Amino acid sequence: MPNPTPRKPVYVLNGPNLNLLGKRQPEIYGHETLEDVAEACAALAEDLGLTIRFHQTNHEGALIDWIHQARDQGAGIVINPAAYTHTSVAILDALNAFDGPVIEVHISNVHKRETFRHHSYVSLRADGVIAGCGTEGYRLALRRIATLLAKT
Ligand code: CA2
Repeated sequence: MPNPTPRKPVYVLNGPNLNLLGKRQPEIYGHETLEDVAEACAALAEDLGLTIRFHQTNHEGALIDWIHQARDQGAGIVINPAAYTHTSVAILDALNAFDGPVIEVHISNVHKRETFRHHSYVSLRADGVIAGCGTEGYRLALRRIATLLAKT
């Protein structure tokens, strides 16, 4: 029997300063490092029958390049754009050119924080938004992507 066509990977994209996760401000962002998050996402993805590409960058253009890559090579996108959430029309435009499901994640509850964090350009495109669930938010987002992909 031939194998079914393997599903394309889900891109899990992380914006600026998230490489410091677990190393600074644990009262806001917790004690887990981004490597811990990547491992937990990979383990859950396997359970869900998904594969992931997990990336972090401090550069807006690199996030945009990965979103463009996902147009051909990705089944869905989980994105924590970090501070670019609140500033980047360019990331919104890139996501608007992606056809699959997009879930936006914030580790902290941005709505309990400074007012400049209450607005998200990315939310204008995201199919779902998870905020304030700590790093568990990434796993919740992957579960939601799996649900949405199962409907396609
Ligand atoms: O809560 C989130 O996940 C944020 O996207 C994190 C961003 C922030 O600008 C957003 O408003 C909300 C900041 C990421 C910086 O991450 C750090 C982690 C540990 C230590 C320092 C920064």
